[in-house]
Amino acid sequence: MEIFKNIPQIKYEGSKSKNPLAFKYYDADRVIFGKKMSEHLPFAMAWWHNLCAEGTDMFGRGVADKSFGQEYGTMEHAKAKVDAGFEFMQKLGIKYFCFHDVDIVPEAQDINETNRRLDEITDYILEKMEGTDIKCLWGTANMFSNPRFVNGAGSSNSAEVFAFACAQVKKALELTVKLGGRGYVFWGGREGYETLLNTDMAFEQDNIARLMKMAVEYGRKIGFTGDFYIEPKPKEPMKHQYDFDAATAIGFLKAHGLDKDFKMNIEANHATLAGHTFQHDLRVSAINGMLGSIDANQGDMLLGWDTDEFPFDVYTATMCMYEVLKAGGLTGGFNFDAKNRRPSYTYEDMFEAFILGMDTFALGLIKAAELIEDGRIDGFIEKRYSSYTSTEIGQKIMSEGATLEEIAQYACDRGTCELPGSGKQESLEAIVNSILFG
Ligand code: XUL
Ligand code: CO
Repeated sequence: MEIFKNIPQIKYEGSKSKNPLAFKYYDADRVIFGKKMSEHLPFAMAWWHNLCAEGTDMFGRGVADKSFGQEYGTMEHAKAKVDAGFEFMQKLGIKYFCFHDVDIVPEAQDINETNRRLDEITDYILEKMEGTDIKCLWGTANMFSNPRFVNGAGSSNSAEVFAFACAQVKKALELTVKLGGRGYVFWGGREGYETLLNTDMAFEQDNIARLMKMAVEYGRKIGFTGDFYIEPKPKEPMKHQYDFDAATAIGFLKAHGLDKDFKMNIEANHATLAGHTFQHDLRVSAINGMLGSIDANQGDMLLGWDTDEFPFDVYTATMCMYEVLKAGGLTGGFNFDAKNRRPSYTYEDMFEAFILGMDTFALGLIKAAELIEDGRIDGFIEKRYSSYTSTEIGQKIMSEGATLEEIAQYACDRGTCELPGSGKQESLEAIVNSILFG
């Protein structure tokens, strides 16, 4: 039975199209740098925002009807969400989805009953996947909503809570493998603290690593060959979260010997909450060989929280795709961890939001490829550091066994130092504008 009755198959119509239910830039088969747009941009639907969230906020209840004709909290409703999700993805040509365990079934009192429901619903999802090219991008366990996680999951003060976290991770890993997921995410929802007056930080961080190590061992044992991801976020819900940003998470993984199995899942709005640009956290991940996947959304610079808006900012999307192209692509994908604004509560709005997000990234991809092809930015950066290869002192600094004394001697022999050359920021920004709008 069709759920989104007035929504047609969404097609590419080109940038001049005025049809709100058509792509203006996302042309799945268009080839850029030898690869189809659809391969550069493995888009994913986030089960939670798209099929569950009704626009609830701190001051008001839901306004969007996500019952899909069934009673909330029932397995019939869970199945109706699967039907809605698959129709939605097929109408948009989206090939991946991401889920938390509790997005796909109503959670029961007893974890054994929840697990039984998870088996049932994933059998149903598998059935729906058959004959389509839709797959799971990544799975995860929601270890932040249930009251038992009030003090965190891996970082909880309670060994009993830690055990329940293990049970959820084990099951979510099994489901991810069952659905052919490319990755498995740890977003440390409440892995952090409110006050150090009650917190043993070293113990908590070691325990998070303990949980992750057990997850890696179990995952590999049951045939999970994909990447594990940490999704950094500096705050919210906790005042201070341990996976503050990419640099912090990578340091943590290296300190605990987890860096071979893990990469980063970088979310734009989390990076900006950490006081970075999205591009910054992508670059930090990429230079450490850990750029795995992306939660594609954007924040609002006037608001200090995780607004999870659909991506609209073409500058940001362009610089994101610049990083992704330079890194040779993602092993993961682009998950729209994004939600409609509360007043956009219709089915049509759900589609228009994805069209906006997909078009923004398609445009970002086109423009990033043009920036790279243009070569002026790369050329400038290369030249900017050329003193290390083209001058005698540069070569000496870079040579094996260079000593502080001999390099210092060069400076003392010179007496005074020349300025290092203009950074040319404004001129480079003008190049970006000319490529974006020229
Ligand atoms: C929360 C967030 C999560 C993760 C998955 O800010 O981004 O939805 O992506 O748990
Ligand atoms: Co996210």
